This record gives sequence, structure tokens and C-alpha cells, in this order.
Amino acid sequence: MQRKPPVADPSGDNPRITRPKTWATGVPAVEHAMEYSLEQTSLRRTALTLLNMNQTRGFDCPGCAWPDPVPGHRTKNEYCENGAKHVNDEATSRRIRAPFFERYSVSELAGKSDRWLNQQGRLTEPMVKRAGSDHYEPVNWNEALGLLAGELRQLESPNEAVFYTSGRASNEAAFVFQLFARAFGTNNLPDCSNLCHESSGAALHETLGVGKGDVSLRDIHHADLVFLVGQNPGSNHPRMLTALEQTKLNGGHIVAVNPLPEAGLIRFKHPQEVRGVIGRGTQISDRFLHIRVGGDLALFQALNLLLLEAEDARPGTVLDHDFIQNHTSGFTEFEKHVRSLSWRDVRAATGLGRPEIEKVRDLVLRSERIVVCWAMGLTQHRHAVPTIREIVNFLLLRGNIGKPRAGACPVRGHSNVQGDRTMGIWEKMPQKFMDALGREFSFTPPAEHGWDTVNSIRAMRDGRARVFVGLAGNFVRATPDSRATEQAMRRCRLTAHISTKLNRSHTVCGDIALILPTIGRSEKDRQASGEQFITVEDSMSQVHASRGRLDPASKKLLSEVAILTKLARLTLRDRPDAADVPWAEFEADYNNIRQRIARVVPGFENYNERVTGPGGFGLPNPVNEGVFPTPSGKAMFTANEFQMLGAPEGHLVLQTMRSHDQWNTIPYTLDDRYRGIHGSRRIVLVNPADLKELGLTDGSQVDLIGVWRDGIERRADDFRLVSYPTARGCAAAYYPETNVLVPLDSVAEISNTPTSKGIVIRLEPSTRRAAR
Ligand SMILES: Nc1nc2c(c(=O)[nH]1)N[C@H]1C(S)=C(S)[C@@H](COP(=O)(O)OP(=O)(O)OC[C@H]3O[C@@H](n4cnc5c(=O)[nH]c(N)nc54)[C@H](O)[C@@H]3O)O[C@H]1N2
Ligand SMILES: Nc1nc2c(c(=O)[nH]1)N[C@H]1C(S)=C(S)[C@@H](COP(=O)(O)OP(=O)(O)OC[C@H]3O[C@@H](n4cnc5c(=O)[nH]c(N)nc54)[C@H](O)[C@@H]3O)O[C@H]1N2
Ligand code: SF4
Ligand SMILES: [Mo]
Repeated sequence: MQRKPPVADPSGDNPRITRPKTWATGVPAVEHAMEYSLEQTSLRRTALTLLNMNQTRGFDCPGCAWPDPVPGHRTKNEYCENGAKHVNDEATSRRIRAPFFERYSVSELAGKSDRWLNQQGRLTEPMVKRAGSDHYEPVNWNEALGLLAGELRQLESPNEAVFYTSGRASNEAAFVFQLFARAFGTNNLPDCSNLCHESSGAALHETLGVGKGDVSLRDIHHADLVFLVGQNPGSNHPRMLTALEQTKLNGGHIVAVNPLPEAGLIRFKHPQEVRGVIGRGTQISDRFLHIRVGGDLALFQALNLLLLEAEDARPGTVLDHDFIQNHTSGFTEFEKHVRSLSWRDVRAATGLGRPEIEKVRDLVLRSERIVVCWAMGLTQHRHAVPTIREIVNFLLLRGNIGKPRAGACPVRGHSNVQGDRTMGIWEKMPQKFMDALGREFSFTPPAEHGWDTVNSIRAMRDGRARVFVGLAGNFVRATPDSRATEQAMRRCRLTAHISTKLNRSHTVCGDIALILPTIGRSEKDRQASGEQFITVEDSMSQVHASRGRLDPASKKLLSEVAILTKLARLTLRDRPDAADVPWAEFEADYNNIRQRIARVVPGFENYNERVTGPGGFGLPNPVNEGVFPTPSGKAMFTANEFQMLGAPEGHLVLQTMRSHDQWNTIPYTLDDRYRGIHGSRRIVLVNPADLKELGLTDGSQVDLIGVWRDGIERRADDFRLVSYPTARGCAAAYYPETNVLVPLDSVAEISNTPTSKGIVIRLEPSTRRAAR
């Protein structure tokens, strides 16, 4: 089988626009996965990886955090098209070796596209870019880690270091990483969650006492009504469609709320069922609310008002008075506030008419058990936290929290982003965790909270942070305000990345830069005591083991745990106040790490025994027992001030989103099949009526200019306008190409998450094309 060579650069923009699809994940989806995978690797490796993915003795899909069905209910191919792409992107047979870095200088690499960098293959040996040099050169592990340890030890304060984590890291690596950072003396542990579901955690923690969702796959299958808000499951959590199909087959209903009529929200064809292959598939949404970006707070306030009014009309039939009385507080203030809502405001914020919302209310009134699912369409807004609090109000009104087949379901992104948090990756872990950690390892963890992602960038920009260490991820592309962030990164004395693949963050670096290559999920992890497995937690708090099946991409790779434990030993050696951590034993046998996790993190008792059982174990969630660990011991109703997003005349609100063919900062191809976009990522979707109003034509080239109170011009140039059924006033374009438009200081209240889904822009005829 011939593998295709990596793509040429520049990415050869050649847009072709077709009609958006109205269904997702049928047979073509599987064909596309095979195509991509055979481009990357051989048939034998494809079989080895795909057949072991998401199986009880296999490895966890490195894609999203969607849970696996319970053992016994898994199909032979328990993965989706995109999961197959993600794993094959890692299992590629292409390799980057030392001569590659002789051929390309760091500055040259910085000019390459994200896609090109990723397509070069797996990183195979540690590399260093020394101060003053513009090339990476090979370095052995001892020297590489010694250099990093030396720089860390020279810092005036441990708080001059930043330790970033992306959500693919295993529980074991994450636990070791945070322990190392805290033993070193800092809580500067920003993570991708700061850019992702931080708003969900903040809102749920405040209102329910637990920052995670409380529903299981079973709850979704058997709910009467499921809301899908601000989420594109057809591309980003494809196996969720199988669960939603079950909901439908069991007689449940689905309401989708989105400014874009996403294919997966409309119709689903199951790739492994006869009805998906030959039939029309299952209709997913019973109701689709074509909402304006940022209108969800208003929508749920409107629904809550309609429920209060329905209760007025038929007292005792709508609200769950027992539940409200016994398990919640704050109802009176909430009620008073919602009753003052203006329908004119609702219309302006949502673009929806009252009759449309009333139809959804009717579905709600007919449904005993309701689940609300959401993702980035809600979390990345200035008013994300109040919006999610309002959803909690909605669920509490009819007692849809803490009972089976109902609840709140933030659908997590990275495969282990939730687990990383459980393991202590957070700049402000609760004191209880810090005390337990200190007790277990005989040291005093730092008391002061650390920096989250946005504050880390500010610190690097201002010279307060000098050393950056990234455990997976692509910091400079994931973060907002690309130009400012790149400058901040370049101000660092040293930047080091533990990575599987080359990305922009290796090329936009500090004076000294280190590439510390590691093995991936799909690969065997051999240590002194033998072959290891790692563990992860999915979006529904199920913890399970993952065992790679392929030989590592190179003999020179170390596992994440090995890199981190070696680094810890070098950095903390002869420090009298250092924590008492058996780093070498951790490295030799990951059971030793899990034994300690079991003693520090509640819910992990007998970790080693329980996690090796089929399907692993579920973490307890007190909310499911009707216990709310809030200060009042009750679930909290909240009164949330009405807020909406608006743009001045001649402007639009831009959301930055994923295409079907990308994994976060890494585009795999230039296509977005379901939306009918082919051969380009520099496109901007605009409603035809807005195009007309703005005097612009479909197919023309424009620059996007961000408008923000600091007056700095942020421009993303040369985008093709595509007339598209997005809600009025709301444009959409891809991340990370548009991150340059997101101001660093434009963040969500409370959670400090960049407002990647709500940026005011104006469009101008393209200057670049005009100049050509
Ligand atoms: N294939 C693939 N899968 C992935 C990822 C990937 O990059 N590729 N990334 C993973 C990660 S880390 C995450 S966090 C998840 C992200 O999963 P999603 O949240 O589905 O990802 P986005 O593409 O950011 O899509 C946001 C969706 O919200 C809608 N939206 C935008 N603004 C609003 C709004 O104001 N209101 C409403 N109601 N809707 C809105 C958009 O139209 C879009 O459908 O996916 C995970 N899975
Ligand atoms: N404008 C805008 N910005 C956004 C978003 C948005 O919707 N709009 N979404 C945000 C969200 S939700 C997220 S989660 C972030 C994502 O931000 P990140 O998590 O930082 O970015 P990724 O693109 O997932 O990181 C990809 C890199 O991870 C490394 N990697 C992959 N697998 C492994 C592994 O097993 N081990 C190690 N050590 N490294 C590995 C590879 O080197 C790869 O290049 O971006 C955020 N940024
Ligand atoms: S739904 Fe998510 S976890 Fe499941 S196979 Fe697809 S990408 Fe992987
Ligand atoms: Mo995410």
C-alpha cells in the first residue's frame, strides 16, 4: 500500500462550495476514515489500531471524551470516522528525524501551516534549539532534561515557571505533573480546560457543588427530552449520535439550539446498522432553534418564564415543589428576576419568536425527564457562566437534577480533560486536595493560587514568567490573540514541549527551546517492571484503563511519565524542603502512582484493582444521591442579569469553530464535508440577508477585522465569503486561523475563558488580493 507524501505548503487554497449536508455519519463517513488512515499508515497498522480502539482490553480513543457503552454492548468497531482519523494521525508511519531540522530553520518552520507541520510525521528524538541559534539539533535525554532542570532551578521564584497541560495526558502523567509543579513550588498549572469547559465547571460548582455533569449514557438513552445546545456532535462527538438515536428509538425527543443547522443535528445514519446503510437514517432533532450567537441565556430565561406562567395557569402541575422546597435555595429571587424578563429583549437576543419558544415549552411540559447537553457554543462567551447557571435553573424547576434519566451534561472535549482536573491539574485546586497531597508526600504545597491560561500569557508578556513547560497541546495556536501570544512566548527564556507531533508551538519559542518527544495512546509503554497501562476518565466520570498496541514510533521516545519523573528528580535533587516522592518507583511501575492517587483523590479507593475490571469504574457524584456539596447544602437557583451579544451597524458577531476534518489546532484536510466546504479553511459563513445588507457578494474575498475596546486593529486577511444559513448577524469561521481576532482581555466573567464564540468584526474587501 503506497502512502501519499505529506502535503505541500502553502496549503493550496482552492475552495469549492457545495450544498451543506442534512445528515451525518453514514457509509461515506467510514470510507473517509479509511482513506485518511491509509494515507498515513499501512493496512496492518490501521487494523491493529482501529480494532483495539475503545475495546475493554484495548486503548482509549485519543479523540473526544465521549464515553464507551458498557462492556458487552460494544460493537466490533466501537469508533467513529473522526476517532479513526485521530488515532491514525498519531499512528502515522511518517517520521521527523534530525536531518529535517538541519534542512529547515526554526524561522522557516514558523512560516509553515499548522497542517503542514502536523503532516511531517512523528517526532523521534529530543531536540534543542540553543540560545541564539535558529535550528533545532539532536540532544540526548540527560542533557535535555538537565538543561530544563537547570533553568528551572535558576529562577528567582518557582512562580516564574508555567506548566501547561492539554487534555490528552493520562491520569498518571497528569498526577505526576501537578505533583512535580507543586513540589517545585508553584500552582501555575494552566490547561486547555481554561479555554474549553471552565465556564461549565464554574457554573455547576457554584449551583450544584460539583463541577462535572451528572448524567450517564443510560440517562441519555432513556430521557424523554434531550437538549443539544451549542454543540456539533456530528463532527466533534460523532458516537454521541448513536446515543441520541437510541433516545429517539426509545421514544424520546430532541431539541437542538444552534446558529448553524449542523448536519448531525438533523439526521443520522448509523454506519454499522442496516438502516443507516440503506435507509434515510434517523431524524435527530424534533425541534431546531436557529438561535443567534450568545442568545442562550435569553432563551433559557424565556423558557423558565413560560414554565412559571404555566404553573400560574395550572397550579401544582408544572414545577416540582417538593424538590424546590427541600433541595434548593434562591428560588424567590430567581422567580422575581425571571418574571421581569422582556420579550422584546428575548427576540433581540435570540432572533426567535415567542411561538417558537412556546412549542419547545410544550415539549418540556410533556417530558418527565430532561437532559441538557452543551459544549463550546455556550462556554466561550462573556456571559457563559450565567448562561449555564440559567440552564441549571431550568433543570431545577422540574426536579431534573439528581434523578435518573435527567440532568446536566457538559460534553467534554479532549479524551482525558476531565481526568486531568480530577488529578489536580488546576491553578486553584481546593484546599482539601492540597492538604491531602501535602500529607501524602510530606511537604507544604504552595498556598497561593496560580495562573490560568490567559494570566499565564499576560505573565509571559510582562516578563513575569520565564520558563514554559507544555505537557501535550499547542499553546500558541490554542490561545487567543495569536500575535500577542506569540510575542509573549518568544519573550520566555526557555520553552519546552512534551509532544508526539510537530506544531506551531515548537517554532514560536523562547531563547532556548526543547522538543521532548513521547509515545502516544496507541503505543506500548514498557518500563522496568514491564508493560504499563494508563488510565483516563471520560465525560461521564467513568475511569478505565488504556493499553497501546503498536511499537513506539521510535526507540528514543520516552513515556510522559518517564520524562516527568526524570525531570522532577533532576530539578528537585538536594532540595531540603522537597516533597518525599519516590519518582523512580513511579517511573518503573505506574501501579505505584495509582496507589498514591488512591490515597489522595476521593473516589479512587482500590484504584489498581478496580480499574482493570472490564469497563473500569464510575466515580461517585453526590448530586446523583441528592446531595449538593454547596455551602448551603442545597442546589442553588440564581438570578442572572439579562445579557446578549450585539454588534453595531455594519458589523457581525463571529464565532470561531471546528471543521469536520480537524483536531483542535490541527487541520487534517482543507475540507468540511458536512458544511459543503471543500479545499479551503479561509472561508467565512454569512447569512445571505446580511451579505445583502452589507453590500457584499457571495464568493468575494474579504478581511475580517476584530473590533474591541482597546482600539488595536486585529485582522485576519483573505477569507472567502460563503453565503450560508447561519443566524442573522452571526458569522462563523474556523479556529485557529481566526484566533488572531480574539482579544486576550475579552474573557468570560468568572471563568476567564476567552470569548472565542463572540467577537465583533467588520468585513472589508481583501487588501492582500487587491495588492496582488
Ligand atoms: N473532530 C473533532 N472532534 C473534537 C474536536 C476537534 O477539534 N475535532 N475537539 C474536541 C474538543 S477539545 C472540544 S472542546 C469539543 C468541541 O465541540 P463543539 O462545542 O461541538 O465544537 P465547536 O466546533 O467549537 O462548535 C461549537 C458549536 O456551537 C455552535 N455555537 C456557536 N456559538 C453558539 C451560541 O452562541 N449558541 C449556541 N446555541 N450555539 C453556538 C456552533 O455553531 C457549533 O455548532 O470537541 C472535541 N471533539
Ligand atoms: N478561537 C478558538 N480557540 C480555541 C477554541 C475555539 O473553539 N476557538 N477551542 C479551545 C479548546 S475547547 C481547546 S480544548 C483548546 C485545545 O488546545 P490544545 O489542547 O493545547 O491543542 P491541541 O490542538 O489539542 O494539541 C495538539 C498537539 O498535542 C500533541 N499531542 C497529541 N497527542 C499527544 C499525546 O498523547 N501526548 C503528548 N505529550 N502530546 C500529544 C501534539 O504534539 C499535537 O500537535 O483550544 C482552544 N482554543
Ligand atoms: S466519538 Fe469521540 S471518543 Fe468516540 S471514537 Fe469518535 S472521537 Fe473517539
Ligand atoms: Mo476543548
